[in-house]
Amino acid sequence: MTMKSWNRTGTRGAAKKESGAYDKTGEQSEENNHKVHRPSVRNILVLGKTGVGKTSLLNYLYGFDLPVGAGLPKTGKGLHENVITRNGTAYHIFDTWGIEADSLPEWRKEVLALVRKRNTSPHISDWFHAVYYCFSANTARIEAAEIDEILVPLLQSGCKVIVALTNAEDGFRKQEKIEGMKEYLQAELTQRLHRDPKLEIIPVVSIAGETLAGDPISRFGRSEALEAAQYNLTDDIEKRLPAIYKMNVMNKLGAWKERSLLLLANGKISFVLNNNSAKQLIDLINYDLLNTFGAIDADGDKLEEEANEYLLAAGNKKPMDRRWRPEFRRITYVKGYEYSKGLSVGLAVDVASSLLRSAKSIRENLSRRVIKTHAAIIESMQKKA
Ligand SMILES: Nc1nc2c(ncn2[C@@H]2O[C@H](COP(=O)(O)OP(=O)(O)OP(=O)(O)O)[C@@H](O)[C@H]2O)c(=O)[nH]1
Ligand SMILES: [Mg+2]
Repeated sequence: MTMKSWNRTGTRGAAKKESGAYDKTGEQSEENNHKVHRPSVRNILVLGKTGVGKTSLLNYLYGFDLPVGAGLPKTGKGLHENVITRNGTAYHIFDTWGIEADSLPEWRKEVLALVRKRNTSPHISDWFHAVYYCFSANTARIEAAEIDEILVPLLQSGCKVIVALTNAEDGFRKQEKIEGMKEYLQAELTQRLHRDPKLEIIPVVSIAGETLAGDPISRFGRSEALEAAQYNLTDDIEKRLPAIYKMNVMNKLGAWKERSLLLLANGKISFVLNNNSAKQLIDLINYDLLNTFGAIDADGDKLEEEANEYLLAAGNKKPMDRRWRPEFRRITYVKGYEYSKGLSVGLAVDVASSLLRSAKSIRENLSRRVIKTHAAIIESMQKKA
């Protein structure tokens, strides 16, 4: 087998069969798993050709009751967003249907745009928290278009995809088919991506039933799929959060710089004792900088809180390591002019020197200091990263 060993523990390999561990709706286990921390939003995307068992998979994994099978009233082909609220969590389900292999190129744009838009949001609640691609182990058909148009571009965009091999119940040469599909996918994707695709491929049976001989068929693959989704999300959080934080630092400090330069260009500078007016301007600028750091910290806290909500939802994950935030130098003081401490002599010197200094030179000088301070903070962050 060419399966990689990139993740987690020893849960990979043959999926465990479950026997009544979940009630029909899966609600029971939801209840047990999500006692304390429950994110209020979960976005789930499920892809795959028509009839492979996408909706059945969603019902099985998340305990929904979405209508499955052929002959259902359908409103139109496409990517449908359904919101289902369960145990306090709003599941935004993007279930696709009616997709045939030949319509995949046309799908590519819509799916990729949606995934990119959501997965680059600074809010974790906008991301896709699980993306599944289904292939049926009955037909064992994997079309080149599915790999080229959807899987490869998704993986290239940094989206983690869980491949579900549906209809994985015992059957004619089923195990052989499943192993063949796994190997084929792993090899094709490795070749196209020029790297290990780092992809979970999980055999699933979403519908309980019985064989022709009357033997019961149990559902399986649920815990593997949910665990893979949680693992992927944890990884996304760890990788994306520092970048989001950094972007916010850059934006906030950039805005501070702009405000400061505007103030220095237009702020009042008196003719006599102009170092006092300069001091007033620089005090405002420093105060603004301190507030900017405060806002950066508050945003970092919010992001961390949101991350922990998702990380702890599984019940067995540690909260974010407190060192996740990229550090930077907290220069909280843009220097103004020096002030003389003496009384009469000092004042005389101030008056004399201020007469020599033009307002224009003060504006220019202080603007340079603001730009330098800004650059020093940004540089300190880049160096540490
Ligand atoms: N035996 C078995 N049947 C399954 C399994 N998953 C789905 N089915 C059956 O396959 C048929 C299609 O399942 P759906 O979940 O509607 O498939 P879909 O991919 O959502 O189909 P579209 O919405 O039309 O694209 C239904 O009759 C299901 O009962 C499975 O794991 N094992
Ligand atoms: Mg469906």
